[in-house]
Amino acid sequence: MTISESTLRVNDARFREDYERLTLDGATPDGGLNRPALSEAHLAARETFRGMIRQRGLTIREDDAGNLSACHSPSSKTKPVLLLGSHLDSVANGGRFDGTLGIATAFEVIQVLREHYPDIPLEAIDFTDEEGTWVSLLGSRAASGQLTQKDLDHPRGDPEAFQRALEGAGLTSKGILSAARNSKDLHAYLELHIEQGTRLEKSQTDIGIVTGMVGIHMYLVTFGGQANHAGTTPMNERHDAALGASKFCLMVQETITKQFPDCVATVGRMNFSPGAFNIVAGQVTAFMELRTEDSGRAKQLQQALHKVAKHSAKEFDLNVNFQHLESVIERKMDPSIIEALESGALALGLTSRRLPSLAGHDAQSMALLCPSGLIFVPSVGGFSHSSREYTHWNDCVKGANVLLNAAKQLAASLK
Ligand code: HGY
Ligand code: MN
Ligand code: MN
Repeated sequence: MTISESTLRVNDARFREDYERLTLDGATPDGGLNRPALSEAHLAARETFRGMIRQRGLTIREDDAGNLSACHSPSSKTKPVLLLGSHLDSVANGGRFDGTLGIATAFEVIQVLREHYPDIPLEAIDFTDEEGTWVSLLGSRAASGQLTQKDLDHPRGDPEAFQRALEGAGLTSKGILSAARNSKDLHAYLELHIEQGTRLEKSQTDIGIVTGMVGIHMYLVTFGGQANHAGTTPMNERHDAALGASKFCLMVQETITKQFPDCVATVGRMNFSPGAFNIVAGQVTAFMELRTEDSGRAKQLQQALHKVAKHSAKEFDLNVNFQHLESVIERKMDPSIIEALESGALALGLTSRRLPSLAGHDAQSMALLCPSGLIFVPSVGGFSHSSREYTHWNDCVKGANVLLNAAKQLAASLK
């Protein structure tokens, strides 16, 4: 396959240097990253990014949702912005590629592109709280005008801790809800992300071209029993909320595998109360999320799992509350952007395949504002949200060059 001469290339050394710099704040001894949104380490990473933006002669843009951008802003303000981005926040004890690689790529691409298309507005944006430490895809949902006061009133974490984190970052609920961007100001949005799975690795494909992202639906399922003495309460006289919650987890697994094999459901956390060795759990809250490409399925799944919760509670003479917390709606990527990304890969002599994303991404918010696209680079062993997360640097460069050449096509169409 001949590589067409007109293709551009990222500056590998600069790209690597910038990527490494962005992995320092919140780095963990085992090679991961621990910088949940608005934590000290996350705010430090943003300060590092601000310094890099100034150093490279780009301008800083910050909105009231805390989204932080590097901008190339030509004097003529007539053209819409070509936007690239991802996120610097991580899950607790996460990996050093999820989000951070996407920011380094966006930053590198606009530095190359501004040399060839000086009169096209270019922006590399770091979205606040993509991981949903507080609210899923907070920054990009704010930018696309999807966030509601209810979302902010019911964060995933403790509401007071959320308010303190907002204050620490100089943000307010009112400001966040006013951060929506005007779609006419945006030409397109592109993102590079690690796959966080093994499909590319197993099929030995260089690039994943994402066709769309799943919907993510989050619930708090609370089992109520009777706190009691762990020693003096006979086993057959207990109302042990731990048993109902545990039975629920096992029945979720069985329900999904048997009735909804196209979906996934996870209970990633359980809070026990009072929560001590010597007290029978009076209350247990299970944090559950469901993922499916189809909202209709999500409704059926919710009904089925609500029934399962009631059944589990009844078995141990408990009560149960099944509360929907928030949903991120599934989204398709733009066909013209998919084609631009595919032709970018082809022009570079790289293999690519279309695939759906089972992870949520900021691109699914941005798709509401402008034509959006996302590419994946292979994850070694598919590990993610863990310090084992890894992508070979050569694959990072291949992905960045694909994003660069797709962005070049989009910039050329703006000339
Ligand atoms: O959870 C997700 O799907 C993404 O990593 N935020
Ligand atoms: Mn991510
Ligand atoms: Mn993630």
